[in-house]
Amino acid sequence: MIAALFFALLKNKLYLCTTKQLIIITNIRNMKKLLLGDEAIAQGALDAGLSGVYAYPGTPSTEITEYIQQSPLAKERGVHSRWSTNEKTAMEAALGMSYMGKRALVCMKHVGLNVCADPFVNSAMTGTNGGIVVLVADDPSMHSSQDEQDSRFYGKFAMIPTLEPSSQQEAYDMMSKAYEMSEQLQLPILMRVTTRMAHSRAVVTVADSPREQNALNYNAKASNWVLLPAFARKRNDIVTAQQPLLEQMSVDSQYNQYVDGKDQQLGIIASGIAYNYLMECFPNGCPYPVLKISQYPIPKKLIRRMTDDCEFVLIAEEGQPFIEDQVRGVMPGNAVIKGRLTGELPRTGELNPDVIKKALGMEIGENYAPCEDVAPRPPALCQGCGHRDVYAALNEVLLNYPNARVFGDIGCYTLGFLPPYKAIHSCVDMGASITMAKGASDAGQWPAIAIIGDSTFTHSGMTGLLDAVNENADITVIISDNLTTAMTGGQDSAGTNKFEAICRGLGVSDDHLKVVVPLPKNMEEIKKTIDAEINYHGVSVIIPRRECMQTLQRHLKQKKAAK
Ligand SMILES: Cc1ncc(C[n+]2csc(CCOP(=O)(O)OP(=O)(O)O)c2C)c(N)n1
Ligand code: SF4
Repeated sequence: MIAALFFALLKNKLYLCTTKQLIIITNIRNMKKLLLGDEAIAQGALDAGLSGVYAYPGTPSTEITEYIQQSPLAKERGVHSRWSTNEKTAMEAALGMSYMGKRALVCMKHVGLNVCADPFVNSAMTGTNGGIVVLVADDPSMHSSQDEQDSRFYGKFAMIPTLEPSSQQEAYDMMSKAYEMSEQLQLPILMRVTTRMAHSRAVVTVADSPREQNALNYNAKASNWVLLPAFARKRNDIVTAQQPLLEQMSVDSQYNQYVDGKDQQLGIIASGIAYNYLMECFPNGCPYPVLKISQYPIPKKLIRRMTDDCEFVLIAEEGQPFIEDQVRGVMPGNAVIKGRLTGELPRTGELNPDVIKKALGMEIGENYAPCEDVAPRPPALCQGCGHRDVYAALNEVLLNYPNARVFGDIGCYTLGFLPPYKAIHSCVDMGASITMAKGASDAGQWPAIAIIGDSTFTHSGMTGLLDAVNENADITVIISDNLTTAMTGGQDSAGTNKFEAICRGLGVSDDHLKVVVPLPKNMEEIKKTIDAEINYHGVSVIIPRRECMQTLQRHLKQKKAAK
């Protein structure tokens, strides 16, 4: 007989508890969650039966992988979620998982797509087996990036479908659709988001139960994956022949909608988050016909309907005039096209509801300018940061070398450009410091010094160091190792504990591979080391090593909590 009976909710499961046993009645999941766009994407991928996420951190995409790393469902299902060394290794690993039949997600910021462009474009040629979604987060207005590039061009270039959600809910829903499409078309799917979509929260309704993961399944024609010209030509023909189907899918897509309006003088095409902004301008409904585009290739039929029906067409899109250029190029309709190219919308930078209102001639409501009492606070290296000690020592040494050039790289240490250090003379792309120092040295520059972070070195500095060693370039390389990828929030760094071995393996001589601890008390030793290595006319590597203050504090807290 049951003596006591009650219900319990534990880890998303509803249990019937008796004194004798625990019976699972059903799996219950929170149907509504408050999620960042990035988190909605991550949850959507998990619910679509993901087997692995492969990513290199980069704002505004980092939270996707971090969410999966913390997810109980991912743990339960053994979803791969360790950081990759760079975006290219991430893309290739995802492709390998897909060839084996399982679903993979690749995440990166927009400039990461340049790094993995080779496997990305060729993945469309080989095709996929298990679904692949390549998630790229663009950064219009360059809040934390060196350029404003628009990833939709890459989707068109690779001839694959691109999705661009206009809300967090759509971002969640699209993941499942994207995997379905990828497996149906045997093509990777590009999903593009921008900063505000990635980093703002909304309530998202999630599925009741996640889809099963795919089983290991090696069922593709292996010759597809061998891009020898004879095979690649066939695949190129197949993918080219798929293009009309992709376009028809865009016309029929639930994510591309044509909503008629009573005032046909103006039609508005709005894509991705710009559609969200547009709707914000018209809480009681838009009087003009609106074409929402969230799936590419562009749905030409729907666009033609608008250019035929309307006198003027305004195109609102985040990023470059990707749709606008195509509409101008291919649509013979009667409409006058307006947008970023004609000055109604700003040519660069993020959109927001106000700039759309301005383009529509609507009144802009109250503006909230930053309070004048708030003093500007330029970014700075944290107090106690090891990079500070490196720059302090380097600057003192370079007082004796007024012609020295210091080639910088991307990470917290880029802040060494700013006062008080003003210590670096370049910052272009990840890994460029070493190769640029080498090129400068080839040109006759001396001293040529490169400063690079540990994560950036393994991301794409190692190959440049090999070039330098192979030519015995007269450069001094400083790998400022803070044991983490600090700038993006302190993710694990792929080379931790391996740097000396990597440098030796690349051919750096033991006599010119020096490790120092960047602390004020060691200043004399660090300065002596830098000075000596500048005067060695070959490749020398100095590794100042001390943990980032932020991750150190986090680790200490974790240790304390574990006691
Ligand atoms: C191709 C590319 N991928 C990702 C990023 C984002 N990002 C900027 S710096 C950085 C890593 C910095 O780590 P590290 O070199 O160790 O320097 P730290 O910030 O720790 O000083 C990353 C991932 C980028 N700018 N470019
Ligand atoms: S986060 Fe870490 S590496 Fe970056 S400035 Fe602060 S202490 Fe230095």
